[in-house]
Parts: sequence; structure tokens; C-alpha cells
Amino acid sequence: MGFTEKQEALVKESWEVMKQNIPEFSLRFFTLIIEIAPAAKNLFSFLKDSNEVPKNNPRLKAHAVKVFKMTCESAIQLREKGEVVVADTTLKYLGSVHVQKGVIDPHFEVVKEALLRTVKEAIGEKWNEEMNGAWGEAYDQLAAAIKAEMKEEL
Ligand code: HEM
Ligand code: ISQ
Repeated sequence: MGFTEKQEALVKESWEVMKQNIPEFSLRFFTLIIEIAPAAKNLFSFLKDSNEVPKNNPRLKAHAVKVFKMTCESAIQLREKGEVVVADTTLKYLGSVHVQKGVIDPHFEVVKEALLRTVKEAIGEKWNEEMNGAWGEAYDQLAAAIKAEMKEEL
């Protein structure tokens, strides 16, 4: 599947904007996941002993940022190589973490929706459908790689 320079640029530019406010958008991203799929709450250790999303959890923040960075990296690879290649060890690790936590395929749509909505809110007026499509495609390809690795695990 082709990915254009324009699409890559849209993802990179919007990520640069989002980076200015990591505490806010990482919290928003996580909150949206829980809003869209309240049951997914129980998968995450951040919420083990509370009903509220912790406002200042460094691990939550770091993981949320990683999801965005990896999606952004996927956009770059899609344009350069036409496919997403995740380092083998990273992919194996992420595959096993997600299997162990009980993540299943439909959850990936939830995270996608939350990710796209987070981008939209963060970007504001400069947001557009093409940007949305570029993030969506980069995410889908990355998710496909992780899902395939999860199936290997089972
Ligand atoms: C953990 C990335 C999809 C649920 C993680 C970690 C990363 C990550 C980097 C941290 C691993 C570590 O260092 O321990 C991604 C990416 C995804 C994705 C790039 C999609 C492209 C999902 C989905 C779910 C999910 C669909 C289900 C709602 C979790 C959970 C953890 C986790 C429960 C463990 C967090 C904890 O409690 O410590 N993910 N993830 N992830 N992910 Fe994902
Ligand atoms: C881990 N995997 C997917 C999405 C996430 C969002 C916030 C924190 C951690 C995550």
C-alpha cells in the first residue's frame, strides 16, 4: 500500500505539535480508550486500585507516548519502504505483553479511535481528513504487525 510524502509529512507535523503538550494528550488518549471501552479498564495496571485515571502516572505517560512515536515511525517506513518493519525484539516483546494482558483484536479498533480523536483535538484548526487518513493507515499497519506477532504467541 503506497504512502505519499505528503501523508508522511502530515503525520510528522502533527506529532511535532502534539509533543509540545505530552502530559495533556497522553492523559487524554488514555481517557478516551476507557471512555470508548470501559471494560478495557481492567487490562491496564495504571488503574488497578482506583476508579479514576491517574493524572500524573509516569508509566502511563511513557507508554502513551510510545504508541504515538511508533505510529509516527510507521508512517516514515511506509513512505520509505512501503511497509512497516518493527525491530524483531520489540515486536516479540510487544506481542507477548499484549497477549499476557489479555488484549484481543477488537481492542485495536478502540485504541485506533482514541488515537485519531486525540490527534484531532490536539491539532485543532489545522486538522484535516487527509491527516486523519494518514495516521489511520500508519496505525493499521503497525497494529497488523503486532496482531500477527500475538497470534504467533498463542
Ligand atoms: C503496553 C504499545 C495496542 C493494551 C504497551 C506498551 C507499549 C504498547 C509500548 C508498553 C510495554 C512495556 O514497556 O511494558 C502499543 C501499540 C499498540 C498497542 C503500538 C497498537 C499499535 C494496544 C491495545 C490494547 C493495549 C489495542 C488494548 C486496549 C496494553 C496494555 C499494556 C500495554 C494493557 C500494559 C500496560 C500496563 O498495565 O503496564 N502497549 N499497544 N495496547 N498495552 Fe499496548
Ligand atoms: C498501551 N497500549 C496501548 C495504548 C496505550 C495508551 C496509554 C497507555 C498505554 C497504552
